[in-house]
Amino acid sequence: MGIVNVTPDSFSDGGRFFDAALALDHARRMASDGADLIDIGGESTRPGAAPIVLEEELARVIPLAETLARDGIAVSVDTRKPEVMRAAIAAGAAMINDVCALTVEGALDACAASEVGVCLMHMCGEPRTMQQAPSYGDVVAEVRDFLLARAQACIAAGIAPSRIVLDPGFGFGKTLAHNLALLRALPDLAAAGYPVLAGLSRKASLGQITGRGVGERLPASLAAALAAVARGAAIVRVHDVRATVDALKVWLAVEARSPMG
Ligand code: 7PJ
Repeated sequence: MGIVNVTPDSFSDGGRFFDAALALDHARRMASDGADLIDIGGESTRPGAAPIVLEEELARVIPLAETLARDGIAVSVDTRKPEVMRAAIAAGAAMINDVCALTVEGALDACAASEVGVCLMHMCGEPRTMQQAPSYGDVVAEVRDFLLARAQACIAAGIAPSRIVLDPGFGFGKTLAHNLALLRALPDLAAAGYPVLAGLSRKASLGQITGRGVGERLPASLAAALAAVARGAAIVRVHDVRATVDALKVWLAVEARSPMG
């Protein structure tokens, strides 16, 4: 999954793709580099980010989603808002990627009324404050229990289990130790039977480990993507598609597995 942020304030490529034509080029390049899915986000969920109004988010995301879907590129839309979900689905999105796991009123119904895939992510708190003092008893159990409860809520709302993807939400109200515990325990989450998505690309934890700034985290991001796939992640959400696809091809060849195996 390649990331396109159409926000002026995203932490790693802030503003660079805020121009619609640039965003479109970037998305098409990621698809030709081997991304199976392009994730379009119009609201930054980086730590400390402020919410944006509906009209602004729709204007940032929907025209791009529509154009890519018309090109035959599978699109995921990263949003918490039911209104954006409905518009994304009408525009031809294949997946709704929700950092709030469809907990906002109306979100479950918006997705249930279609055939889109849904990515349910765990977040502790909300983006504005989530990194202030994240704390858990047992982070692995709490994240898994939350995600499985949200999967059940989806199923009860009429979303088929085959449409559900789970994501532990690296960096969303988690310290480095929490993120590492969740990454090590990824096989347990994958054992629940839903595909698991891992988003570690360029994140702060990789900076903590390596001492690198956000623009210098490609090697760290590649190592993290491989570590996640080796532990059962079915989808990795990344900024650097070409490099990640190469790294995964080598890993898969060594493992003697097909790309989708
Ligand atoms: C994630 C996301 C993630 C899913 C962001 C960033 C922050 N969606 N949206 N999983 N992260 N599903 O890209 O660093 O980890 S925004």
